[in-house]
Amino acid sequence: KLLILEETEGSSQDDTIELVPLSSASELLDHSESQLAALQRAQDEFQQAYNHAPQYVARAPGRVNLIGEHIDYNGFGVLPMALQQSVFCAVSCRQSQLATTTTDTTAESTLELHIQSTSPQAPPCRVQYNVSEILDRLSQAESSSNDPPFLKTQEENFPDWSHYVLCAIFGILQQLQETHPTQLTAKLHPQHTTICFLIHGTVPQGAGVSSSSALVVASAMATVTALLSSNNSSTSSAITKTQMAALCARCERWVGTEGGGMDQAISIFGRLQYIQFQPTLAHASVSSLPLLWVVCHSLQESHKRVDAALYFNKRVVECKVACRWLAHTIVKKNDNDTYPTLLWELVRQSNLSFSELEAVTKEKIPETVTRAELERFVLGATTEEHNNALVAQLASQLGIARPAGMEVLKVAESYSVRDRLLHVLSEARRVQAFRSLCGGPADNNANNNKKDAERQVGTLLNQSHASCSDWYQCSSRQLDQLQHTCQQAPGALGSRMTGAGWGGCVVALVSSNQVDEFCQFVRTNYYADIPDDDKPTNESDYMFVTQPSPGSNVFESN
Ligand code: NG1
Ligand code: MG
Repeated sequence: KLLILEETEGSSQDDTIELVPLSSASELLDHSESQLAALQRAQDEFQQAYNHAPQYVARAPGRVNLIGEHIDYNGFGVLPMALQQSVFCAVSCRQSQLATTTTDTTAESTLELHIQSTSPQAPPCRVQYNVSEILDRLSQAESSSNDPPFLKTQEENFPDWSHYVLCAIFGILQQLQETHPTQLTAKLHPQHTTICFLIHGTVPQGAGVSSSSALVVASAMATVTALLSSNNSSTSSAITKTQMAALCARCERWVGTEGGGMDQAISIFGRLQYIQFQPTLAHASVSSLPLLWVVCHSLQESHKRVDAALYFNKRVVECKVACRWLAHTIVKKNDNDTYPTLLWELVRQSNLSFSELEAVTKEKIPETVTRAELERFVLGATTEEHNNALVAQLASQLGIARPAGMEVLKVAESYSVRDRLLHVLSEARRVQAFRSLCGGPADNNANNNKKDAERQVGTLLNQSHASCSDWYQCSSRQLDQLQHTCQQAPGALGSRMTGAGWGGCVVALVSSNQVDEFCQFVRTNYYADIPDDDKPTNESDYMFVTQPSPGSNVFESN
């Protein structure tokens, strides 16, 4: 059965974004030397790059998803944990009066953005906009269905990595235009505004631990603070964490992957949470088992974003197609009714349990559906021409609103539906089982035998991996091998790939008194075979025990 949170846990106070003095950084970062060094480095490199000190440094943690893979974009709850490893974004916002003295100065206002990173693979980016023009374009871009103009028109000017920063900046501008128009106008008109960003991160990239969303969240936090700050008012109440999580999820899609919002939400809320997306975004802390979580990178970079139409976004669309087939199978529909296009909604309406729906799927849903079958099924006819108008019609019927999804409909010859559905339904069921075993509000069974619960959680993890690998086909040879190694290791209760997959990390649940033996086993049985040149120098960059960490915040320079 679907589990629905009664309401967002925590008071509204918890929903405000923290602006904390740098002097409390040590405490906030759990006294982690590496994170404190990274915070310092962001400030130092900012000073070097721009010749003045930053006003603020925003921090956003990466995450490891414990269970609930590829189900957030289908509307189902997930269970991620915020990591200590974070992206730091140092920022300054400075104004100079425009030279002109005409009465209509607003049209002349300009916004200049400087974006730099400490990573040698990330070339700097510098761009200037006419404020009225860009705000106009952003308010016209229908918030969810259009990609913002800046990525399309000047794509060649922007290095790939900077899209994550730019999408956050534009997401914030769009939001403030709606919620804080007076402050925004006061800030940006009539003058020349320069915002400088310096990014420094410790989250491993392409590892499925969400360095991308940490970058988006840190940039968004930095931008909103820089734009709304003034000497006499605190920014903390300007925009809530919940608004911020939704905003960051939405604007990261502009970069091209149709993700569900788990990464941005956990980076903002922090620690270990059950995150619910439907009917509204909400979160509830989960008390973990007295065990440790070890993250091991396969050292194969995930290629989910390269060729997204064949990997990540293909899966998103397959779920939409599968939803349509399942709906057709179980929903009695009147002529004017439409089918639900979100699996969560379909499951809710069906009044069936996940297990019952899995049984229906096994029995009645075809393994694959061809392009022609999909057209016939959804539109009632197939056409010779697979043109844009047809794709748009198909997309609207399936609830696919954005260009990245339409791209899949244009190129795909067939869709795997039954197996994708079996993964999503069983994974959503496993999340609820996991949650009650951890003693969430669903089932506070204090008498539960601890050892037994631990074993059951381990089994859920292994099953989740098998489901990702076999049904969702988002694992890889290296990931399967690493997961297998982790499963054999002493102290291991269970393990699974984490994040979108096709490379990246495995997360393992390990008895706390056997972590050293566990790591030694993985070292000799997985990492020893990988040449030193292909490994980061520090082992802690690819194999580490997680520290559930606080969510994103903004440090204020003294
Ligand atoms: P990663 O692999 O961290 O980028 C992606 C999506 C999540 C979720 C997972 C799969 C984004 C930003 N993130 O995570 O929303 O769908 O895959 O569970 O698209
Ligand atoms: Mg990502």
